[in-house]
Amino acid sequence: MNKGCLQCTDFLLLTIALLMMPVSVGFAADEPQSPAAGLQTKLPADAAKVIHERGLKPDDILGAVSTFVPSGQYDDYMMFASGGHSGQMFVIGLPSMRLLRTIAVFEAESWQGYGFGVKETPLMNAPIGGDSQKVGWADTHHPALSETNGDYDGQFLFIGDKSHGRIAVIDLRDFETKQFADGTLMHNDHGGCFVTPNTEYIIEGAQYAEPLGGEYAPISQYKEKYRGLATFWKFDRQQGRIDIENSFAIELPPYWQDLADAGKGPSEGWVFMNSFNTEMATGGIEKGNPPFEAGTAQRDMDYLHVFNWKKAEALIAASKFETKNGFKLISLKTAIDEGVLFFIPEPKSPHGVDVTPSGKFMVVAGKLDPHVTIYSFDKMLKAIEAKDFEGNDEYGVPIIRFDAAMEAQVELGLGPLHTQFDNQGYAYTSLFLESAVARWTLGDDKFQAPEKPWTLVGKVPVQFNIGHLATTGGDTVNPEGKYLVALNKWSVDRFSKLGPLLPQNLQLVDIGKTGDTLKVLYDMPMGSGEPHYAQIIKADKLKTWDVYPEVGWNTLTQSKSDKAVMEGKIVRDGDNVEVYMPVIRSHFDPEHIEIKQGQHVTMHITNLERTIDATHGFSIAGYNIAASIEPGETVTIEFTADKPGVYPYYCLEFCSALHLEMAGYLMVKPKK
Ligand code: K7E
Ligand code: CUA
Repeated sequence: MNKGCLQCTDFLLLTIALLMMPVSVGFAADEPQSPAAGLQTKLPADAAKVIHERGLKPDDILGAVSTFVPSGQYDDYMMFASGGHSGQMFVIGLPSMRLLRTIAVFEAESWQGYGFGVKETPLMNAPIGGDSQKVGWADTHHPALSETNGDYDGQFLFIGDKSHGRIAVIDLRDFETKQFADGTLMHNDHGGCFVTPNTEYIIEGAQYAEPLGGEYAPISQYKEKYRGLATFWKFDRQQGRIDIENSFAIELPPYWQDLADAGKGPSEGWVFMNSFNTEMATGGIEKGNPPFEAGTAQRDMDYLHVFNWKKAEALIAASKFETKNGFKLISLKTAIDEGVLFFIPEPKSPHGVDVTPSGKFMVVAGKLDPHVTIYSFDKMLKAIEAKDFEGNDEYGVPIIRFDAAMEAQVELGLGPLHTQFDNQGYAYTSLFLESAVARWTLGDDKFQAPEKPWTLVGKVPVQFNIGHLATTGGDTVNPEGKYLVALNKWSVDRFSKLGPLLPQNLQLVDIGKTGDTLKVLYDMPMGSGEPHYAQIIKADKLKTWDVYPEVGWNTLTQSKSDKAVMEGKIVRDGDNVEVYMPVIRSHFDPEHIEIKQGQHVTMHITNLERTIDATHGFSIAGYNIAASIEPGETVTIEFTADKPGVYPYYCLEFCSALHLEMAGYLMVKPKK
């Protein structure tokens, strides 16, 4: 009748074709119907109507059927994204791009009972800079999944806090934060963490140079007194904790160290770290000096830092370090003398350095250079052995000749930042200024693309201004090459009007098909923080608990608490009142807690449930207490009852038909 109807018929046919394509090709007419062919007959007639009414185009339908995960089915991949200055982490399912949960890390979060009275979290007494000052926020940038033999093992997750130079450890058995490791030498870092192939160390680069150890020095003494830093946090997998005692740092010139990546395969034992501001610009726009943005961009080359971490570890074992603010520090002089640190020129104000899956090449993207530069580890090593240096920087660090270590340069476009890999021999680099992802070929024998090595083969536009990108298994020795997620900084016109603060836009791209034009399948607004970086793991690599292993579980120690009880009791010892409180649908025991004003109350609350998802909450409004007590968990809450009155306590989770009845009274009798 009209054009629209014809179109929608076309779309319906296209949908059916799409559904049938993967399995129906090659089936002879007399063969039994494929499962997808079965769908053809079952496809609801309304589908065409919906497509028409919603004005969906063929690409939209492809996006929809590629990403839809039916109710009750699970996503194939899990993406762990940082949360920027929300201080948290986000877990996103792929391909659905559904936000599955937030992990409370550095900031209080009442749904998870994190930061409101429960003691079994690292947040409750977090010191910063060794001075025990409490901070309530963080700027999380780079997550790192733990690795075994260079592959994600699904056990632990680390996340850096740029604003306070910290790293947090998350246990992926329960998706909860267990530890903060607090740098005592600098106030900030890049919030980046990068693991060695067996998670021996978590590496963290500094960012803005400062006098080490929190000392004061005027900016006029920048070159003499300010320093950069690389921290190597030792990870104790058995304990599930960073071993701060056996961690160490390396003193560096006051360049602004940035991101890093650990060598693997042939380059295992080495670490590569970017820097910018090798100009040592000190800013001061208000005094008529060049601002940092200009001062840091004078030189065409900065320095890729190359560390031999195995050698650094041996120096620590041989006591060749000093101790500053209680932290082991290898001095710049020792690092140079012992052959731990080398530089290679890298163009220009770089941001990302990424080691290819084979471990043979290091890819550097200079923000102000349209190329990526690829270095060969083999050539680097030969140059180091042959002392093929162009000289030393003004602090004495030997500089490997650029041409001695460079393998190739590929012109990609404007504002290249970060690079990820697949299993077909392609690399993907984000182009911030161009709002695109460049796909180019590696000249690597691990995976081989059909095109000529070191060649740009295509670009996919993204909306808008992409920062990082993440591919499935993209930082491992075995990337899966299934999906790519563009983490775009600007979303401009992509979503409904939300006021002046807009979400970031995470876009899903299918990279699994060779030769095909890459397309964005799905836009996911992230309206709770800025994910700077993410890693994507195959979902079946995670071995999470459904409920805690035993009733009475202390989630911080990951062992049974001796405070768990099956029956409620109140133990009074002078002004100390200890409440043992089991919880099960649908009551707390006890339901009355009577105390005198000024008494100190410690509560041990145990969720007796063994049923999946039977979480209870516990809250006392007047005392700023909120707990989430998951099946089997025991939490400890401590407070001084300094305010008299009657305070109802109640369960925060709608856990049963009689959830509203799950309540009690804290009665604080006035002193007089
Ligand atoms: Cu925002 Cu990796 Cu901290 Cu790049 S980082 S874009
Ligand atoms: Cu327990 Cu509601």
